[in-house]
Amino acid sequence: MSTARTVDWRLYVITDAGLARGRSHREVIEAAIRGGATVVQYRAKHVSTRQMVTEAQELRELTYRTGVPFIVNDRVDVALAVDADGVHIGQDDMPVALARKLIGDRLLGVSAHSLSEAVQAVQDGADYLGVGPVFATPTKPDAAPPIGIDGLTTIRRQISIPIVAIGGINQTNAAEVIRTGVNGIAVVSAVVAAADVTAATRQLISIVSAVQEQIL
Ligand code: TZP
Ligand code: MG
Repeated sequence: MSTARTVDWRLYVITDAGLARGRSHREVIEAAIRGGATVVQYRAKHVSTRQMVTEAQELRELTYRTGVPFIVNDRVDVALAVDADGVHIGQDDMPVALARKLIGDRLLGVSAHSLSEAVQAVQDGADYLGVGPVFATPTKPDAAPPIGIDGLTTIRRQISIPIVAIGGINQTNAAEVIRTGVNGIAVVSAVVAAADVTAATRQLISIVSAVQEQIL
């Protein structure tokens, strides 16, 4: 559907105000884009809808200027309000088929923790999947149990739409994740909590690109 095939999924960076060492979403995302982030997601839990719209609008302006696809987590209404390129929903959010009806041909991402969830999301109209958590992560305490490299491999083999792997991915394990054949990695702490966001991003994108060049 839509523009999914033209997106560079290699390094998908997700915001987290609590991990950003006091830096604003704008500062972190500007630095991440400088380092080569290929997709940006605005993710904010426990903030008002008004604050979400304000923050998402700022990131929308920044991502328009830099040409980086911009996705809003959880909230179809906020994604539409700020003219995001897409929305990312989980298993407890808006049902996938309904989200598809509401967003038209914008990108629709769905979180999947198992092969059956992945297959269902594809059937319902997802453009790409966020699959994980691959490894245990303190960033999302309520996350499903880690699926590991084996779980990720199984899903990758059965699913042909783009997959970004998520959960506990950093500079030390990104290579083994990409070797499963996924299109990219989605990270929060490895970029957002880094002292030097641009350097951390550069390091990750160069690992992803190097492994993909080897295996593709
Ligand atoms: N969904 C599954 S794990 C996760 C989300 C949003 C958090 C990933 O954060 P980190 O810091 O990259 O492990
Ligand atoms: Mg969600």
